[in-house]
Amino acid sequence: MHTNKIIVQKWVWVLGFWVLTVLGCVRPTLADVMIIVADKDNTIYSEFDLLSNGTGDHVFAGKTAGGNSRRALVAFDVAGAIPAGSKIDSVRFQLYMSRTQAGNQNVTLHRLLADWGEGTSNAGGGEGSGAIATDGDATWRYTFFDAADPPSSPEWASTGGDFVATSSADRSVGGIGFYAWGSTAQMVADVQGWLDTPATNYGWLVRGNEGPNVTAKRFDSRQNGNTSRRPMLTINFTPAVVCTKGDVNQDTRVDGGDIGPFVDTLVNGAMPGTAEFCAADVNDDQVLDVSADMAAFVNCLLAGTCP
Ligand SMILES: [Ca+2]
Ligand SMILES: [Ca+2]
Ligand SMILES: [Ca+2]
Repeated sequence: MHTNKIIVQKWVWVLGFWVLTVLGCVRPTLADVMIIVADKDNTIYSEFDLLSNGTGDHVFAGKTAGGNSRRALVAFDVAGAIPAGSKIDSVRFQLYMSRTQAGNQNVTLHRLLADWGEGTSNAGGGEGSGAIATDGDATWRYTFFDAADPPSSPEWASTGGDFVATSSADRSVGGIGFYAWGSTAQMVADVQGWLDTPATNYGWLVRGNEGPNVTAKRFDSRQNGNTSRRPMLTINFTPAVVCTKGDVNQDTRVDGGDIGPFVDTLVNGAMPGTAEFCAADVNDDQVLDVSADMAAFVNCLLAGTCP
């Protein structure tokens, strides 16, 4: 034990020499990006409680020539794609608008407050008229249609869907082509919430202009044959940092093998929020400094672990 202490003290002198004579620099952060396709999508139709379009090629938002509204429901499996504990930095939601009779119309995203389903209903033709709901489909009245016993189907608290009235994002949609929403602070908050509490992830309701008639926009769904036109969410995020203090080489032990990497990290610097910064910031004060962290590191070496 006494011999070990002498060896460590010699190393301290060497570490101090190197750290004090070389200036540090900053490394890039570990932000990441993920692009995911909708996990489910559907359309609800205002004129009839039993209309849906679970597996159709399209979803709709806005009002028809006949004065009936359509609202699209779109959800993404965020927690299945992004590591738990990550920080969402920005998000971008993309749809492809493939048919309309209307000019520019405002289309808004609203966070849904209740779960809903995508059954096997599949509308014919241009799909604007919908199809009779099948088991598990969302409709204007029902969240999950029960084909065996329709009156017992669970319902929205409010017909037309339960959603936050204030939009998370909005943009004008004109002619045929790709359209993207975000990033906005509210979209980031929505997706962060879905990651942190997956049970509350019901996605967004896509709402068109429900004022005058003939505002409807048809967007391509996740079942569309053209995969590039399916609803997509681009998520920029920073993974959570996992580290053991002092274990700078991340081999699950705090020992002599960490001395070189510890010196390297102090000398070269590391970006806050990275595992190496976390491990080398032994005294956990969010600063890499020669004196305090080295003293703490030496104590860890002597003990074989950090407190
Ligand atoms: Ca669908
Ligand atoms: Ca180690
Ligand atoms: Ca520190």
